[in-house]
Amino acid sequence: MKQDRLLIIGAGGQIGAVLTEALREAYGSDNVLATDLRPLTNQTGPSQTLDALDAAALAETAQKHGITQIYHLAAILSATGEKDPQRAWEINMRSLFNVLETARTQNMHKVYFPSSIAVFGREAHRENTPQHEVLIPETVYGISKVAGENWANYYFRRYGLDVRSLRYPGIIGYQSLPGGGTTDYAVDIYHYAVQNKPFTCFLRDNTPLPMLYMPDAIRATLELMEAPADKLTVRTSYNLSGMSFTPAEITASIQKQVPGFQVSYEPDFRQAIADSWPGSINDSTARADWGWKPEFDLDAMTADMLLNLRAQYP
Ligand code: NAD
Ligand code: AKB
Repeated sequence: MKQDRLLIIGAGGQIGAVLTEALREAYGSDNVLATDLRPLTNQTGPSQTLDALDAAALAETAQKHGITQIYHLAAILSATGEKDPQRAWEINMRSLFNVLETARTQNMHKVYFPSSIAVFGREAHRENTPQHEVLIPETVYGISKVAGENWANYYFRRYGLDVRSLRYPGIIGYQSLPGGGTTDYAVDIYHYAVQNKPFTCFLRDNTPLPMLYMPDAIRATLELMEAPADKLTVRTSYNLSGMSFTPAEITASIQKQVPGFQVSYEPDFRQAIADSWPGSINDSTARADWGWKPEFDLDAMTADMLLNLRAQYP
């Protein structure tokens, strides 16, 4: 058990719900305070509601609980962000500033801030997209992540604040539902498959996107946060890769175990977002710096997703 005390912001979200439990196992339940704008249920440790836009409440909560690390997961994701770009910018940026300032002024050990493959745009190499690449995103979400990465780097260089970050691909898991992204179809499709319902995909069948299974995403996060600081050469955000597939390929993977599963395609506004993102990511810098290696490929993920979701839909 480690002595740090952790504050999780956005603990009720798709990743936050799973990451909070993993951090409680690593650091001890009492040392991990789960917070979210929404009331949290089924908690195995301390929790409270907290609006990350309320700088005073954030600072006071951190002070009161002797927080030494913040995991800042609250954000408006790509698809929801396009419905109200100004609100998405306000939430994503102001919450990050509040976190960075609280951590700086309270001399915290570390901050975790996830970025995304959404930082890339059409000008980037579409396949095997390199770590250091031109970043011209086409969504407000992507713009906020590019800005956030640069502010993370700024706080590290200017103030020595140990901010660490991963550019997650689309995250797929059975434990929680996604919150308004372009990769959400790849979670929803499994829920339809186990219920033997036909699924309508909002992307074209031949749209490749980088994805990562939740256990790999959680392990990557813990491994990055535990890595010795002097090994980290990237202080914006690390490229991270697990697998890449199209809607047709995930459908075929599911059909191996659910014969007769039917999928139709009705692309909507999210198609343009997906078309602006890479199809695959080069994560060689993460592998070299802190030993990153994913475990799950598409078929292994499908087997595990179906097994666990069948238990949820008896
Ligand atoms: P999510 O939408 O599922 O969860 C976000 C949580 O933040 C929600 O529970 C929401 O209630 C909370 N929240 C929103 N505004 C808040 C505020 N003002 N104060 C406190 N809490 C607030 O998101 P997620 O999928 O769990 O993503 C977590 C982080 O990882 C985000 O920064 C996201 O950009 C990043 N990310 C996620 C994915 C993915 O595929 N899930 C991929 C790349 C990056
Ligand atoms: C989204 O689709 O917005 C997220 C992401 C890849 O950042 N899942």
